[in-house]
Amino acid sequence: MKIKSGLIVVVLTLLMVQISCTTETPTDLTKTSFIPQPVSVIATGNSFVVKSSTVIYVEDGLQEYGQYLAAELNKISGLTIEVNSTDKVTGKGILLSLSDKDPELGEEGYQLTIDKKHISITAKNMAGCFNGIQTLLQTLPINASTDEQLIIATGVIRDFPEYAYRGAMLDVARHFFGVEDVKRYIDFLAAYKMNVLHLHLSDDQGWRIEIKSWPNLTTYGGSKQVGGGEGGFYTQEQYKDIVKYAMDRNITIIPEIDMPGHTNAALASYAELNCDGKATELYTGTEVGFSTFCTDKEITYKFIDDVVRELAELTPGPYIHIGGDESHVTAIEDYIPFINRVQEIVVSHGKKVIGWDEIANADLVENATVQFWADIKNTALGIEQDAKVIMSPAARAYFDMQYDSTSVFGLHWAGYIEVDHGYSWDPATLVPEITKENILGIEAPLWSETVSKMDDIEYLVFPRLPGYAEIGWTAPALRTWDEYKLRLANHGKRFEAMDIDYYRSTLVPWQE
Ligand code: IFG
Repeated sequence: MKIKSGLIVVVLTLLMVQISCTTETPTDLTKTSFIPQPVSVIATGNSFVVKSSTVIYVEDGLQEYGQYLAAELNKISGLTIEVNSTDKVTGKGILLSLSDKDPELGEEGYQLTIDKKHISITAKNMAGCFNGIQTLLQTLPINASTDEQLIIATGVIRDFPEYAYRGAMLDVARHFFGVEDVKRYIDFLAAYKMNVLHLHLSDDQGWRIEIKSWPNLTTYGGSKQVGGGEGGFYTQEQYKDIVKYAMDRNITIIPEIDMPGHTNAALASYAELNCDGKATELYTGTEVGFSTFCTDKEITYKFIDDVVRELAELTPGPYIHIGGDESHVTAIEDYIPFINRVQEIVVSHGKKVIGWDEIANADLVENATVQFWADIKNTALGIEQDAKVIMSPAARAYFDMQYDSTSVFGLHWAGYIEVDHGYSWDPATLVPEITKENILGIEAPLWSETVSKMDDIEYLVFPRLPGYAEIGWTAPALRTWDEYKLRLANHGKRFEAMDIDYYRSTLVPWQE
């Protein structure tokens, strides 16, 4: 009897080892739930084990990204992986290098090759290297217990994006969000290969960026927010800190000064900007379309020139966004020359113009870009003037639209956007008048009338953000809702590991 029971124990133990090995040692790279879906993923059936002894080798110029990767791997695992500033790979490790010998990868593509002893990320540019790092990180759990081995299935991923502009917007004017919140929002974008953060820095309820030549804009115009609470603003040093944090994660900051409408905070700060020479009251409601700069006073253009000059000096990215939306109390015959002059001011400070689709009623300067949010006729006018289009259709891409009538935050003037409705559309075919060659990319705006803290933002932004990132990155032929939702379901635990208070849509089979 004794021998028999001993035999049973041995068999059971072997079985347990076998089960634990097969469940924990990933060997099929195609089973990883990547978002955005890469162009191609080939599995080669083995595993690479990440250990403290794993070295990150970097080609000259990629040290920062090497440090970023090491920090992310160490954060996940508690390991102490080091960066060796050489591309001479002398042992088991990860190599980051640049090469222009693979033109198919383009400006932001990469090849990620994983075998038993070596991982390599090769790209034409820093952007591609960063995107390859994000894909590599998605092969790993977002946090592993220290004794859990980090094992990556081997294979080859070749990948590059559909659109060059893949962004999100954060409205910090209706409600103000501090530097740490903006950095967390940037982390969300970086994890999903988005490369633009559009900051809506001014509106009726608040002016949020320090302008040294017009200090009242922030000291007074930035003092409140929707609901009447204390507002806030970024000093120029804080704005530069945000810009650098974004740049280190391959994200370009696009600052927006909305005008001639959505300007009450400035009009309350400086009486001379008003046609009647009287400063308005600060406004803490959520109405739109009631304010306008005085378009026929020269001081208005001196003001705008000072603002754009200071903002351009603080912004390394190529764009300044001039807003232009909902100028309901600016006569069209005043609006057009105003927008024409403001465009010239932006160009004179070395930047390119972006504006909401209404600006297409003016005479667009070369390289102006029109952000389609609601009006197809406006956008078609922009295309007639050879402008490129950023697709931000409110009915599909506005984060502040409720998921359904039970959503605790958000609005629904453009309709409800459940997770599948926010995902199941193709920018190149959504509007017949707007075709692929007109489109620079996609941007999902978050307007903050109904959200005042990061937890609220997270409820509206997740789980829809990964879907917008995939629309911007992955070709329509490679993505369908029924397949995507299974990958998204596997990202729920990543959201939880990042303490993201996401909306648990019942349309997604979340994996525990
Ligand atoms: N439209 C306004 C925003 C904001 C939004 C809320 C644009 C371009 C409605 N303009 O969207 O200021 O109020 O969903």
